[in-house]
Amino acid sequence: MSLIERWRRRLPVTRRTPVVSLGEGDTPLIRADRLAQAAGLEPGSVFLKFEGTNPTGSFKDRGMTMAMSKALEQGCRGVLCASTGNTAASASAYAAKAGLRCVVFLPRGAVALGKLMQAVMHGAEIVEVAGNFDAALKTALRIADEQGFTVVNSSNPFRIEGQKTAAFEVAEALGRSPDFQFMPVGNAGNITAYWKGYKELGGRRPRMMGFQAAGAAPLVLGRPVPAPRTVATAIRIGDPYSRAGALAARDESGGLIGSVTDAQILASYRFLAREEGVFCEPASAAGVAGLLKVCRAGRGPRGTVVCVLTGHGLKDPGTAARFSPRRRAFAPGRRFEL
Ligand code: AN7
Repeated sequence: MSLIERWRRRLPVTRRTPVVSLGEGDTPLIRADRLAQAAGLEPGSVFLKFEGTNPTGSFKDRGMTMAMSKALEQGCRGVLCASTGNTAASASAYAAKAGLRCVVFLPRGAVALGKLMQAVMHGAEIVEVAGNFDAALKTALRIADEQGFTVVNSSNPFRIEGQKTAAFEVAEALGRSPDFQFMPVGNAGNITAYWKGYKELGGRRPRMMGFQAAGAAPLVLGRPVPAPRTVATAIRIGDPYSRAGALAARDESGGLIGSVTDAQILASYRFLAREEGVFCEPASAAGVAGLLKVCRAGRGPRGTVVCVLTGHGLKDPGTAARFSPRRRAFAPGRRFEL
């Protein structure tokens, strides 16, 4: 069932809304006992919400099914976004399905290969911006406004509506909302959306624990970062659009927006793949790195913890290739000792 059909009563759609779906949502919540052990927490207390199983390999599909359906319903010339990669990949696929023109503004040289190839294959019109994501977003918003394109960044409120359904799924799988949620923060739409979802559910709400990369941590520093840097290109963002939403989620939930270094991100990225069997992209590992950081500082959470893994590891083969494996040569016909 499509995400919109599944959660129709909680979404701003009508019977006349043309549903553009690729079968998004309904992603697994995976028990992660080795991670719990590494964090010094009880077995059965830590879960991974793996969003990499969405149709284009990231959580963006939850918002994109809503944004594209509403764009089609309202009638538009085409859709447009700026992106560090995943929004572009998702917009490209859903626009292809909807039969709409799709223009993606990408920071030149700063998008992981898998995401770029998705945009190419889905037939998006690609604009390379000489500048970072923040510059690309400002440009995209202005051009869309001038020329009557629908923006499908998380500035589009339908994106947030679609993404809040992830909170509904987590609560359904656990039988209640978790006590803590750890997640990466870039442009800050996703933490805003989860918090909206948990609030709409009522009952106990999790503390929202968002993590930025140390070189791209405007919400931690309290000011924009003009030249954000991190290996996690998805969250290489210096001036988040949904800053206010992220700070409200933090403050209303008694949570935290913190930062983790690239070394901590890559260590968690590797740990999840090797010890939990879950291959996420580097940015996704920022929440897990945050969990390990607070636990090692003796400020670990109590109760049930969910870590959101926002995108699939196959998105970014370049970073995976840095982890040089032990390889052995084999000449057929010779004996081979395991
Ligand atoms: C894997 O695609 O901003 O805090 O342009 O791709 O809601 O921005 C991606 C962001 C986390 C951060 N994990 O989410 C884009 C883009 C992954 C991501 C984030 C992104 P937000």
